[in-house]
Amino acid sequence: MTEPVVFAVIPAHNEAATIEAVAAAARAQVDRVLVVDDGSADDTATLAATHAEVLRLEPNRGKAGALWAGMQQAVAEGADAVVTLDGDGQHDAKEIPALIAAWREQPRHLILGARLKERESTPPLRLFGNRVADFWIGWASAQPLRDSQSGFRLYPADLLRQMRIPHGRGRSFVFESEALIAAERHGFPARLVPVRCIYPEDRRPSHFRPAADTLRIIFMVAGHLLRRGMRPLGLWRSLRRPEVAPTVENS
Ligand SMILES: Nc1nc2c(ncn2[C@@H]2O[C@H](COP(=O)(O)OP(=O)(O)O)[C@@H](O)[C@H]2O)c(=O)[nH]1
Ligand SMILES: [Mg+2]
Repeated sequence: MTEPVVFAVIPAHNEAATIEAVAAAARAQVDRVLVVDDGSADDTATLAATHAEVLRLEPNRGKAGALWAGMQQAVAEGADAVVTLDGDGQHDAKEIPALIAAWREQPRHLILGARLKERESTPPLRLFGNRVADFWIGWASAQPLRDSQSGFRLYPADLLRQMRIPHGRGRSFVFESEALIAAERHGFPARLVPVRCIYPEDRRPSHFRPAADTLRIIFMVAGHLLRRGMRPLGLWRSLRRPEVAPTVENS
């Protein structure tokens, strides 16, 4: 294949403190960077525009709606793959090449940047919630998962052209979980690439609501499992040890 066209899609809601650095770092790694400014009340759009193309949504659609809009635009403009990363600087764009390399080795996969390095910095409650989500989402998608909540991923365009998942405002933190299940159903199992986990001391509070959002995820997964007769073989397969793709050193 000739060199593939890779887009980065960065959802951002009031991320003026970090968006410029995140967009610039992503720009160094991919062909085009699309920041989806999701109804921010601050300077996110202006700051992003110095390094990226900006898709402005007004009013706010939530993370799922912002990701969806960005992915659709990227595919319409010729992306072969879309890398997603958060606008708050939690993902290290220098690790994007590892995601791209893993995809080029195994193109029919959803590449999941799993925050397995420096996990000590993750708040304990968040880590517990993540493990609960990994278990259920792994079961429903019949594969071993780690860090299923990570927003640092690579979606092949062939998958994005087929995948249809709800992306309304209430789906903010369900969408990415459901994407893993939908992708597997379309023949794109997850491939894990270990990445760093950045939780800066002075970070702003997360938009994730541990109880409400974890419950929403469990309801979504239960729906998928019930529709598929509980998928007992899926549970069995999800309990294997996951294969992990190589990373790039990035100190
Ligand atoms: N577009 C959009 N992005 C959001 C919204 N809420 C969160 N985000 C983005 O989603 C990403 C992750 O949100 P965050 O609150 O940091 O969640 P956490 O990292 O999982 O704790 C960040 O890039 C946010 O800017 C929203 O309502 N709209
Ligand atoms: Mg965050």
